[in-house]
Amino acid sequence: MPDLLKKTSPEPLQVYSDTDVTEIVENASLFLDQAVQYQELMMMYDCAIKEVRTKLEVLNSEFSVRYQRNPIEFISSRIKKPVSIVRKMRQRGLPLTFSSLEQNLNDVAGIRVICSFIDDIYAVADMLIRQDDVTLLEKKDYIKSPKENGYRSLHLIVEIPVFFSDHKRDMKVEVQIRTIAMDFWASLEHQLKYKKSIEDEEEIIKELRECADTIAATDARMLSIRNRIHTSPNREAAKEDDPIIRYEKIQIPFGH
Ligand code: 0O2
Repeated sequence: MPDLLKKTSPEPLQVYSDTDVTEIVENASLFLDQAVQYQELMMMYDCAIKEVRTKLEVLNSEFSVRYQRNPIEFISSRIKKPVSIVRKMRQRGLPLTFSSLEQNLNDVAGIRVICSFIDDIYAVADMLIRQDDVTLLEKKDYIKSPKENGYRSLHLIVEIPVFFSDHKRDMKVEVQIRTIAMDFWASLEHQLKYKKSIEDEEEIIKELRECADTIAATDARMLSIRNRIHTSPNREAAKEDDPIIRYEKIQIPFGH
């Protein structure tokens, strides 16, 4: 008889003892309790991102009205994925607990700020850390001291208070600030991390290092060109007294 037509006997019903049931219920409540704690912690990191992001957006809006330019091109943010959290904690030999996570991982909440020019990176960083509710915990300047592979970026770990319905919590946020060109490089280089084996790996690493140097030189030249443009005498200087010409230059940010 073909297998399909064979009558299969139903699975026997599993009988649980009272002790089994108690254990299952205890495990389920432990599991749910941890899931809820994780969800709550991630919600708090998400709120911390919103706070810092708003601060950066406020600075950008003010700049565009006051100085007619935007130091920030765009901002992106992310909450670190659970698998990346576990990987980092395992690599560092940390206990997999919520308190260890909060204490030891600085980049669960991450914000990336992309600027056009190198001096904007430092201006944005200074304006952010000068605010009296922002505490700078750590600063890594991979622009002044690039990594061996050519990575450049300014990293800040800041702590800010977040106000919830019944308590206030100081939360850590990692802010990475870099130019468009540095970001372009870092995105491609980051892909190396997730490849187990790559043909010509040595050659690619060398080429990436060369590209990083070219990018750094170009960033410096772009800044110098911008400064030359800004310091050259204004052909319209004579008309500067005309209020229409003066107010025409003021840009109101999109969405307003
Ligand atoms: P992912 O996948 O981007 O999250 P710390 O966070 O200070 O306790 P860590 O992680 O050594 O210690 O800090 P560091 O050096 O400031 O790096 C943090 C993040 O910067 C990394 O997160 C990357 O996002 C980025 N980064 C650092 N070095 C490099 C690099 O060489 N190339 C690229 N493309 N990005 C880099 P994660 O967790 O490593 O990765």
